[in-house]
Amino acid sequence: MFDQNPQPSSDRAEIRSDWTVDEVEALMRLPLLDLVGQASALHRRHHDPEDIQKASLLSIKTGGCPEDCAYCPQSAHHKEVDLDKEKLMNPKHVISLAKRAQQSGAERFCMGAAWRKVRDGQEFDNVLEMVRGVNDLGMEACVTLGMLQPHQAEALAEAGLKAYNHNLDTSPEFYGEIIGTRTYQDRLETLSYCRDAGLDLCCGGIIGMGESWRDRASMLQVLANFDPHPESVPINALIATPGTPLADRGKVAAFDLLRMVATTRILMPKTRVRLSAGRSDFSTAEQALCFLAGANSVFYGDVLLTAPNAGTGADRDMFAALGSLSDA
Ligand code: SAM
Ligand code: DTB
Ligand code: SF4
Repeated sequence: MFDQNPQPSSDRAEIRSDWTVDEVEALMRLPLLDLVGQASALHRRHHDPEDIQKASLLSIKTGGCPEDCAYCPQSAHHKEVDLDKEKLMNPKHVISLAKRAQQSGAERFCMGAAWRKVRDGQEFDNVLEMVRGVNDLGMEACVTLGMLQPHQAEALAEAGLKAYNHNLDTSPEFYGEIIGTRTYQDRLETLSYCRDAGLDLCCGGIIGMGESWRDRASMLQVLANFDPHPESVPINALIATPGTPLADRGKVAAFDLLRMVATTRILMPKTRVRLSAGRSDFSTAEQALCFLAGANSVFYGDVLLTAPNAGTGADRDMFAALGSLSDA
């Protein structure tokens, strides 16, 4: 049985914010089953292993983004991508879609905008209305809108936002290979404004962009040295999209994803580790190994922002198969 009230003393030993990259890399390179076993034991001490959160995603403003993120189909720099741009959606429509997601089992609703940064005015006011509406449904509201200023983080918190998603994406060392239009420091600043406003942080990254294991360890070291840790860490497997500079990258190996999930769990025992983009490329058995290693959230729904996701039907079957055996 998982420990609902872990002793503060054992917590202190297990929850650290002073990892070195060497330590993280050594952990990540352990024999896989040893790594997964350690992660699984720690997961069970801090979480109910049955509790896998379903988060639904919606792109509230699609495409035409001025940033040049090499992986992203929504960047205006990648002109060959086949994507229809959409203006910011109407708040009432967004709230009705959140309600529908809730009815199909989602507990959290994440709204993403292809913006470099938030500008004050009608559009931001509309996002605040969406946040209030989602919150009123009793769902956890999360948004990802690009860079924020402190007063905007405060306005989001005031509207009832639970978490702000702002990914580091990769290591500080590899970052320049992927994004040229903003810096790692810009990302860290927005994250600190969110923390100061009392928001939870949803902050993770992507694997499969050509980074090394050292880069993966380095990104996790940055995340694990936040104090407190981010409340949720999405692990995305690159969706290599035609028309982006990363279109020809091969599929992420399931055991690489597993290593990443298990290491994330050990570094951040209390965090929700979310199996994010690319999940539909992995079988139920491969995903089940990730849940065993400590993943405890998924993006749920037929689409992510612009790319297809594992469908709700397939997910219902998966969760049924992973549940208790019925008498039937
Ligand atoms: N524009 C905002 C920003 O970049 O913070 C929010 C939206 S952006 C699409 C959110 C995150 O989605 C990115 O940080 C990245 O981690 C992830 N993402 C985007 N495209 C992806 C892809 N093709 N494969 C995997 N993850 C992707
Ligand atoms: C995150 O880490 N992954 C999500 C969410 N946060 C916003 C986005 C994945 C996007 C995948 C590509 C697409 O759908 O366009
Ligand atoms: Fe895509 Fe966000 Fe980068 Fe814009 S800032 S290109 S939406 S990942």
